Amino acid sequence: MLEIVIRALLLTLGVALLAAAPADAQRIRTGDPVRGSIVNGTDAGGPIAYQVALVEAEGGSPKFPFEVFCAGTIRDPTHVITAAHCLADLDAPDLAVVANLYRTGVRTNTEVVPVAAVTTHPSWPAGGNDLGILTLAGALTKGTAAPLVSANETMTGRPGLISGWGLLSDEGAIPDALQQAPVSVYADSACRRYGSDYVAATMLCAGGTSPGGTVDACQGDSGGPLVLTDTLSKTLAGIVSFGVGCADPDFPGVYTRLANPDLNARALAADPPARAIPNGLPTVTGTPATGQTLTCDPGTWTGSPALSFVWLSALINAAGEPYDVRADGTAQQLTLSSAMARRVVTCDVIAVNAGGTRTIQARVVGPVATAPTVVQGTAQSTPAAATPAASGGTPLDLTAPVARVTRRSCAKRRCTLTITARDSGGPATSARAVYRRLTGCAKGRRGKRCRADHTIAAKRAGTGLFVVRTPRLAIARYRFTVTAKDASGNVSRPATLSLSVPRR
Ligand code: 4AZ
Repeated sequence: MLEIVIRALLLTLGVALLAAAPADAQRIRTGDPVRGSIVNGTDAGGPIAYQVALVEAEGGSPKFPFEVFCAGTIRDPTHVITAAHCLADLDAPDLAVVANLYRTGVRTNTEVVPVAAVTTHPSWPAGGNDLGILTLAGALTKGTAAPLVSANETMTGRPGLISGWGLLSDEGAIPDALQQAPVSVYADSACRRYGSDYVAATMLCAGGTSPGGTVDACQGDSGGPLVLTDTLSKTLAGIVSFGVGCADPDFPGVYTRLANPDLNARALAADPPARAIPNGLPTVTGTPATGQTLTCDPGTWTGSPALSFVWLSALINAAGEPYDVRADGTAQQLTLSSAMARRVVTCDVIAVNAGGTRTIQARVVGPVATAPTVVQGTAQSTPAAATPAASGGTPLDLTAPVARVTRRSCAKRRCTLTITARDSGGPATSARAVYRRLTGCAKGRRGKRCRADHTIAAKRAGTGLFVVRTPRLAIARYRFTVTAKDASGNVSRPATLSLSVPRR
């Protein structure tokens, strides 16, 4: 049941499948001349006219050197096309675009324009649809728009160009100069390893090879352009969306398919509807004690959204980390049963209007005190747990990731598992697999070592994506138990699978 609730939640919350959290991007600056790209591209040599950088702008002005967390493409002087997942936790007042940018440490000749409104596809992240539109607060005078691909155009086999300020290799360095690389649009079958995470109608698969190796977009390139180069002027056909790692030939980059008629029409909308904006953090009101009723106060919003609520609670360990995270209902109020004792509580407010879905979490309250119980005329109270350092302050991420094994393969007796971890709170930051041999071990004590658990830490392969590679295994059947964890220590429920290691 809980799982159903959480799954429903994850869907309705508009959880970014493989969403890149801007804060998640490591900022390593390299002064080296870069051979790499994107991955295996080249230094663009100057700004790319249609490409802008997305930067956070507290109080209207971005930090300098620019910290580019995503990119976008100029549609017209007041609109930029980007990825919805770049905009999951950011509202217009938090954002600016930088046009005519080449080096992130050089602002000469650049143009910074604040954002007036954010629009994300109303279905995103369901079915892909990783499309976001920024309406700018002023008109760009630098840069030029890229025309949009036409609806229903055939894409497979066509040459394109990708570009961005993203990582030079998987978990690698961040360039300071804009990188670019030629790619081809692949047949959908090239992305079959993504399984159901690849939705051919709304996504396209692209990549390439260069003398340096496989060409790909990487973390930080998100939202940026894939333009076609077989057209008179370069036309925007894809938006950098996601991938498993970077430059893995088995997992080409995935882009938003702008030739999809619905995406095409939305990308061209004359006046994109503004997504709702919270005027502050929501709050949980009421006394956090058993028997009391708490209310999720959404605060005020601009954009007249329809609001819904999800209660979340957790226990806090000695280190102040939440565990045993639970969803506790979707009403605006929550009456605290005795089962809620000592748990910290928060609520997510989900605001939906024509401009997309904005989800934001309230400050955490609690731990929930135990109400005095009357025993033979005397009031006895159970002391509440000590207030954890984590409560009462900043919002806590109480949402555990949901881990799934999305791919498995074995070759030469070594197996590779791909783990996808969705998380509507902070993204999963680590994952591991514990495996145990199920067949061919001696019975009794003698076989004990053979049946022992082995733990392997997964290698991070992108936001919410992890890869585990085993050592050489015996030809036998194994059970794997996989878990993912986020930065707040929330651990997913284990996902298990059994796997027979084949002879070859
Ligand atoms: C990301 O995390 C990301 N290899 C973008 C593109 C790719 C992988 C990750 C494609 O923003």
